[in-house]
Formats: sequence, C-alpha cells, structure tokens
Amino acid sequence: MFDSISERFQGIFKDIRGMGKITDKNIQEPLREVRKALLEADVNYKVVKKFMASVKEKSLGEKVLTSITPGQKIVKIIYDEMVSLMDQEKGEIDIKSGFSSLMLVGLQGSGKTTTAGKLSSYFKKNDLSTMLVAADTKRLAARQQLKTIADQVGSDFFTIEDEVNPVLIINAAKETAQKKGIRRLIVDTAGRLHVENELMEELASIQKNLIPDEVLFVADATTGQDAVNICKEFNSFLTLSGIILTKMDGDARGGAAMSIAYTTGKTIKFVGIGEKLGDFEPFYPDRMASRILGMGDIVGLVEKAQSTFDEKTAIKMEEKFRKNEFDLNDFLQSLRQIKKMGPLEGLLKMIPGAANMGKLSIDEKEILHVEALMSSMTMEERMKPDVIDSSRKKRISHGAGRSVQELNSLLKRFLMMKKMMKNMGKFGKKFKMPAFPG
Ligand SMILES: Nc1nc2c(ncn2[C@@H]2O[C@H](COP(=O)(O)OP(=O)(O)OP(=O)(O)O)[C@@H](O)[C@H]2O)c(=O)[nH]1
Ligand SMILES: [Mg+2]
Repeated sequence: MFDSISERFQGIFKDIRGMGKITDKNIQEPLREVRKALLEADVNYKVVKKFMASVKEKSLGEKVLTSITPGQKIVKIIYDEMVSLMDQEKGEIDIKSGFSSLMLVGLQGSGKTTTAGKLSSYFKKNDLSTMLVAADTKRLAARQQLKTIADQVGSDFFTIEDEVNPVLIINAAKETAQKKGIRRLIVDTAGRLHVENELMEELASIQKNLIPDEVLFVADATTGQDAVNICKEFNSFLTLSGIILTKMDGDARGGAAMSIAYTTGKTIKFVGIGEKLGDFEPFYPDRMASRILGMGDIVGLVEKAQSTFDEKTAIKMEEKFRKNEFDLNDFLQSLRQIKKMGPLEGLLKMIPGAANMGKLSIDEKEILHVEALMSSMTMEERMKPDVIDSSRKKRISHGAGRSVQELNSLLKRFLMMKKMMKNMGKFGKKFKMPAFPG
C-alpha cells in the first residue's frame, strides 16, 4: 500500500532528521519535496496548498527551530497535519442499536457488491444479523453475484427476480427482515460508468423511501482525484453519510485517501484492502497517515521520547560532550534517561531501519549492572575513571557483585563513547541529543 509515496517520505524525513541546524531557509527545500510528493500522489492541489501552509506555519516558529530536536518535531508536525486532513467529523457505524439499514452507492466497478458482503461479514463478527438486499436491477448477473456472497458470509439474502423497481424490492426486504428479527439491512444498488441523472433519480428515490441510517459512497481509491470529484457529485443528489474506500491494496497512490474527506467533509468509515471478505477494516486516520508516510510507529516513539527525555538534561549533556567533560556520572545518567523511555527492544523496533544501526540496543539488565558497579565507586573514580587501577577494579566489582570483566567492558564502552562524542564535537554542533550509548 502506497509504496512509492511512503518511500519518498521516508527519504525526505531522513534528510530532515539529519539536518543539524534547521533554519527558515534550509528547511524550504525539504518542504518543497514534501509538496512534490503529495502532488505526485495525486492529492488535490488545493488540499496540498492548505496542508503546506499549515505545516510551514507550525514548523517555522522559534520554538520548533531552537528546540533540541527540530527535525523530529517537523516530522511530527507533518504527521499530525496528515492525520487532521483525513480526520473529519467522527461518525462510526452504529453496531449497537436496534434495526437499521444502509445503502451502498457508487460508480460501476467501484466495489459496492463486494463491500456489501464485507460489511455483512463485519457486522456478523459483531453479533449482528444481516440481510443483503439485491437492488441492482440494471446489471443482469448482479443479483446472483450478491447471492453468492451472501452464501459465503452466511447472511440472509433478499431480492425479487424480474422486479425492475428497486424500491419495491427494498420495501419487501425491510418487511421480511423486521419479521425475522434481522437487525441490519444492507442494500446493494446499481452502478453506472458516469454520474447519470437516471441513476441519481433512482438512488434518490431509494433514499427517500427507505430512509436509511447510512448512505455510504463506495470509491475506488486507485482512481485518485476522480473518486473525489464523483463523490462530490453524488453528494449533490443524495445525502451521503460517509465513504468507503476500496482497492487500497492496489496501486492507490494515496491521493484519494488524503483528499476525499477534506474536500467533501465526509468521514471515511472503512477501507477495502483486497478482494476477500476479510480484507476490510475500519478507517483510522492516524494509522493511515503512518502508512502513507512509511513511519512504522515512529510517531509513538517520538512522542514517548519527547515526554520522557528531559530537554534540560539533554542540553547539559551536549555541553559536556563538547567540552569533553563527560564523565561516568553522565554516562549513567544518559543510560537512565534511555531506560525511562521504556522497554528498549520495543523502542528500537519502532525505528525504521534500526537494524542497520549496529549495536544500539541496551539490555535493561546491563543498566542495572552498570548502576551497581557505579554505586560501588567513589566520586573521584566516577569523575576521573582514569584512576581506576587493577586493585580498585577488584574492590569495585567485588562491592557490586559483578565481575572484573564486566567493569572492564563498562569502562571500555564509556571511553569509546567519549571518543565518539569528541569526534562529533569536531564536526560542529551536528550532534543534537546525547545519543544512545553503546
Ligand atoms: N483488490 C481489490 N479488489 C476489490 C476490492 N473491492 C472490490 N474489488 C474488486 O473490484 C471488482 C468490482 O467489484 P464489485 O463489488 O462487483 O463492484 P460494484 O461496485 O458492485 O460494480 P457494479 O455492480 O458493476 O456497479 C471485483 O473484481 C472485486 O473483486 C478491494 O478492496 N481490493
Ligand atoms: Mg455490484
């Protein structure tokens, strides 16, 4: 799903995160790339314009640029903006109340009949009995197609063969369903290649008669902006209550998903992600944004890091690195900071490409052992680890209940980190956070 756009964004985000100092000027180029990526994904240009204006306004403030992690903050701003773009007024499909009915509308081949079956299967999982109603009297094989699907789901099915008026079929279906105590009526309607008056009149009269709780527009996500425009047209004839985007598994570029809710003001309620009945899920703007941006759970990671990583401590550490004053106390403190961020394995998995970063993981037990070793040192030893000779080593490790080898490895890692920091210092202020030691 969205392979090309998410790859683009991953590249852009890598660049943004890699920028040491971000200024009003040097952020322009990456932001232009963001704009290009959105347009290439077939996002409506008006939506792109609004999106970029909002991202710029939020990113270029003093507070973001002078923070210690401006790159991450900008990535988060882009993510949040994308979520809000897709997050129109809430309105989940009611799966609790008594009898209700819904109708699916859309152009030919958009996925109405398939989606009717998927919805029925979704309701069934929520212990709701459903009746699938074939009201597409236009296409010859339409009723049979829905009947086959109903059999697969194990749902009730209703139609009147030879009846050409869908309203009559639906009225009879409603009566039968209520008699049988069925709680959900799902009406599959006819499609056309284009928006045509004849179809719109038919659908409007169904809506007027049935008064359904939901009128869901089924849109083929691979058609991008066309889907958005057609949705607007349908909405001018009918009162749509929401959207279902289908074929998100195909070569959908993301444009429809990103623009349709914002442009039409209608909520995307479900997405179809394959041809099978189970390839269907409720729509969550935050998850969709993560998928489009190829972020894995990076947002969760950034939020977690921001809430636990004390900025003041981080700035102090950075100073120490630069002045080469970093001692074992600071080493322990940075380990503790990292530990506060939660189970490290989980954290590392959230970072895209973490596998390529070499030994970054810190065993939580290791931190406990380091803490034990350090607490058995004198203040002088912690500040000037050089004084730790072999007899001191024996004393420290004995006091901590750890081995001399472990103490050696701690000292070695500390020296390595110190050296690394010193080198980084030479490259100027590129280094922004007391990174993960190890
Ligand atoms: N890959 C994929 N294919 C889908 C999805 N939803 C529907 N399809 C396929 O799209 C084609 C058309 O689906 P239908 O459900 O028949 O579409 P329709 O809107 O009922 O079409 P008409 O009845 O002709 O108006 C079928 O081959 C479906 O298998 C989806 O989410 N992913
Ligand atoms: Mg159909």
